[in-house]
Amino acid sequence: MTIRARLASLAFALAAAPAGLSARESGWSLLNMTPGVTEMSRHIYRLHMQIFWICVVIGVLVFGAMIWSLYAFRKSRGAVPDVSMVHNTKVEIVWTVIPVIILIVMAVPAARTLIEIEDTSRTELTIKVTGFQWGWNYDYLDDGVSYYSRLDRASDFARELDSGIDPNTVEHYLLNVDHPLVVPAGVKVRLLITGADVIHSWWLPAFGVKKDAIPGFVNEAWFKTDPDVRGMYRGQCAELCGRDHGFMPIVVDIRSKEDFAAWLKAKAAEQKQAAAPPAAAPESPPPATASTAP
Ligand SMILES: [Cu+2]
Repeated sequence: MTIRARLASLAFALAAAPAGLSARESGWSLLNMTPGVTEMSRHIYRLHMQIFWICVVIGVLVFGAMIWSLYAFRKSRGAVPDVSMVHNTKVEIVWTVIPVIILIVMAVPAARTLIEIEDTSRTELTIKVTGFQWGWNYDYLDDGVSYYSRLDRASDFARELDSGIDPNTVEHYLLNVDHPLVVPAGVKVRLLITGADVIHSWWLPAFGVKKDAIPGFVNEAWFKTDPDVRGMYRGQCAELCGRDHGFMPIVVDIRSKEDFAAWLKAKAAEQKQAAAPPAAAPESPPPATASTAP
């Protein structure tokens, strides 16, 4: 396989995979933003399309007028410049007021969406997300569950120089992790996002969520998937964070509420057992909290 073909297939995989696209979707739709699987991501998508079409109309009108006047009023046809347009107060007012109205028309839905994005009230589950060089730690704050999520072994082996492994043979190459973030479908989940070393960014396109993970700060984000959504959705760190920035993907495993509750219970029990003092020394005091180190 030539380098060009390899790059093309990699670019295709990168474009398609984070959005969790099915094989049916292809062609022009791959170039556009995807509607995603949450009400908010569809909201953002609609806003994006509205603004896009406003830009298309403005582009067609402005370039149309320009090209037409360049052609119709060319010098060889004996066109004489009209100097009455220069410093004409009426014209100045018109071409100031019209763009202002267009900007207001665009700013109102954009501001409304931004306010909604920031509304983290009435969430049912809170997960602390900590960006590390190079992986993510997930803490289910109310349940004492905490684990580290990093690039899966298959991708990690294949990415090494002279590994001899064709990345095309690795499923979800560089977009797979060992322990995905497990969340329930149809539940408003709040993320508390921070960084442990440098600035990272937690980006999941299908949720319409992209938030910086900054050391010393806690950023909030939220998502609520459609109740019937199941399966894996993929994203990546979206802030240049050092050598392995391209090797810290994000995978979210969306399950039904019941499956999620069972998983969380099992995980909490497993971690409690792992943190318990050894049976041979019952006298020693139990640790105050479960270890959160990755
Ligand atoms: Cu990062």
